[in-house]
Amino acid sequence: DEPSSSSYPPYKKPINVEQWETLATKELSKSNKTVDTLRTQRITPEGIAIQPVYYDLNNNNTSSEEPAMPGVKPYDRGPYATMYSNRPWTIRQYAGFSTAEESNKFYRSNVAAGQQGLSVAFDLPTHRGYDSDHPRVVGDVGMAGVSIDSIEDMKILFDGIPLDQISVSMTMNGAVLPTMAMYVQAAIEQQEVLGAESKFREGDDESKPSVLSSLRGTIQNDILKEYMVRNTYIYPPQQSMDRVVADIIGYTATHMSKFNSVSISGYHMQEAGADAALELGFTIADGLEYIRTAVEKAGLKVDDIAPRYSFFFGIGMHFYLEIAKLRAARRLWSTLVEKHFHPNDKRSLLLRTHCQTSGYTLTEQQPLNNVIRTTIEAMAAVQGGTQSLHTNSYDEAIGLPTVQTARVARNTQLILQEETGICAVADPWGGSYMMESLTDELADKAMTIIDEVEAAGGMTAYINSGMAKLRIEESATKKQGRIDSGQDVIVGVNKYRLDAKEEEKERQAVLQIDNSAVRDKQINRLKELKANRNEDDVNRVLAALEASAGMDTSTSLGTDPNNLMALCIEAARVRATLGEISQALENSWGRHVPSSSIVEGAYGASFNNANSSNDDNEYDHVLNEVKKFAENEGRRPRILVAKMGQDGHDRGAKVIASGFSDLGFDVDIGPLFQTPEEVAVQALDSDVHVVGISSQAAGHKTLLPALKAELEKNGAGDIVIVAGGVIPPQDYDYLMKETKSCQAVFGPGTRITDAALETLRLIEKNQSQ
Ligand code: 2CP
Repeated sequence: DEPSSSSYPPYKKPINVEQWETLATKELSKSNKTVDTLRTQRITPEGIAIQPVYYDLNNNNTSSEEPAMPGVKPYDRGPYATMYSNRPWTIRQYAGFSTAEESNKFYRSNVAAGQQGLSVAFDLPTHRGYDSDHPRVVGDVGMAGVSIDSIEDMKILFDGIPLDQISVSMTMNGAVLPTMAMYVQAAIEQQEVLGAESKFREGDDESKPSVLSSLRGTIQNDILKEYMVRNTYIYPPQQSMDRVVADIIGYTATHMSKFNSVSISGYHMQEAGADAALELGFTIADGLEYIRTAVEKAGLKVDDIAPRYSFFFGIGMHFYLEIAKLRAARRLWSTLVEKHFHPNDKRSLLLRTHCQTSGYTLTEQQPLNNVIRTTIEAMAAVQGGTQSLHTNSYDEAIGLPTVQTARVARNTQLILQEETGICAVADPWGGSYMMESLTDELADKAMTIIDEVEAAGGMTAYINSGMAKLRIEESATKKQGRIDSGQDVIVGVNKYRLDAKEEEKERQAVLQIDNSAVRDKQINRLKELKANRNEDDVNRVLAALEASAGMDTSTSLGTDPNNLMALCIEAARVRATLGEISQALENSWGRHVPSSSIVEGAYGASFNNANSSNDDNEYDHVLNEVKKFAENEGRRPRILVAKMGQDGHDRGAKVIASGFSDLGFDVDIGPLFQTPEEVAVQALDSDVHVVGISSQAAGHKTLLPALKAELEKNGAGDIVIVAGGVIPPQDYDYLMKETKSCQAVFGPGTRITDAALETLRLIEKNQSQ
């Protein structure tokens, strides 16, 4: 009885307004409002009362069929009956940088300025389970998020922020056990400091609410998409699913009933180049896999866990399609969860989601255009009915947001909530011929993808087969081809571009982080921590952790003394560091080693398909130049596309590798997470002409000079180095002139054909010297 595109979906019903009123009244019970209040709370100057929901008024209780009302299965029109007319979405800006002190200051000022929930960005060493003193993370500490080595850092991060009151989202998947544990332990110690009775060790007075049960927030804990796109995993898939993800879900279900235990994320797939159907299909399939893991493998009950599953989607520039995507997502989730897991609690069926506007659609050129893009994307997210939203800062394509750009981003949401009247009505698109049709079509396309994944044995198996990653990379490469060939327009980049001088004038200031100062500070704090703790306690807990990790039975029940989350809280309490906790688990499980592949033909095919006036001949021109080089040289130009440090954003690297390969280059693609020394060795071993470094996580000023020095040390100073990714133009001189650590920087928006040609010229120039 698998749903198929033809039999699916059975969602239209006669409208039942009384049912909606009952649901709405229940939702309003805490707010002293009634349905009548909602019907009259927004009257326009013209005297029009905006209604909380619209439907075909003539159709009440007749047999004609319409999409179900908001709050009614299958929830196309929203998970709640009243939606924003009762409670607007949460303004939740993702932020974090340098030290815990700096990030704490930033959070406090943001909350004072209207932000409603916190969302913590951790730096890459933290994600990957390394302390700041680890040799592999020299360029990464404090750069793309805040550095957390221990409970002491976590306490500073939330200093003065009452964790039993403000909801906290943490984007963490790799080192999710130690970070969650440190957050929990920080909350406990915060209570102790605040002088409240220590509320919540197991066995305490049960009549008092525990700190744990008062904690509200979301942990991303979505490891499946890490293997597809985001790459901040630590351990192999099986242990990550059956022990890490499952133990957190089990622990929170028992002890932290207000905490969302997983944030099933399509956002990163979209950022990595997935189209809307792929993002939707894979995300829902991931969600089903997480229920299966908890229910079938860990023995948890669906109604104990599914109500605290949450989602996270990316919102790009295709306005109608993105609204349809959120509507279709709710329909697919409720239908499939009901069908496969038969929950009794209606909340198990609700897809509640956070959204983030797309970083990929932002441009380095004319950055103020990004304010407009972000606003349009934010409108799509809220008209699609998101529960929580992050709006990007307009300088995101260039570097880390400044205080000013972060304010504009937050104000985008405040203006939507408080100036526009958008909140007054649920699902304004319900009943639109176009939107209903688009929702159906997208749901069908996603369903076909879900069927394919399920047929392959579910998402874990599908990811292991390599298909998931490949399909996203193929979609990304096609998209780049559409942009470079002019089929897809990006204003200010491939059309209406300013000349170089004018672009220079529009340049933005970016936030600069002194990476080595942050690292020194962290290393000192680590030393102090280690000098003042009881080593016997630390060793005992770490040994218990390693032993639990070595067990081959599930420990996911929240009451299991070997539950990994429970043990990690104890480890945080005795001041074990994040790196030590991660290492204890790694001792049992090892580290996951990814494989890399290149999509062939998709970039070139987009050029061949372009029937615009744009130069297909430009593609052929580059192809010919590469051919000529090969004839003269006796071999094709050879490039190593590499990533250094803990930066796992590999869309750019993959697209470049595929594009260069289609254009005739001999392309090697390096493994992720390399040190400069390792990249140099590979460049020498493969005898390449050029190393292309993709940097998305702000480590370029440390890592590129180190690579150059390493190549020179090995007598290979003639190898060309080019760089690309998120590198602020202010840093170009530092890289190209002051340190001479690369010969070209290809910023966002560079066409691959242009980059390939310039790279070729640089190789020729180096050879002629
Ligand atoms: C909501 N409520 C209502 C209504 N709306 N009650 C009555 N009437 C309404 N109209 C109630 C809910 O039932 C709930 O109560 C409470 O209000 C909060 O609502 P919610 O819908 O649960 O919203 P939320 O607390 O804001 O939570 C939203 C999410 C949550 C999506 C469920 O998971 C979340 O905040 N996610 C954020 C994830 C995030 O920030 N990720 C970072 C991504 P109860 O609580 O009593 O049920 S950045 C990542 C970077 C880019 C990266 O990953 O690399």
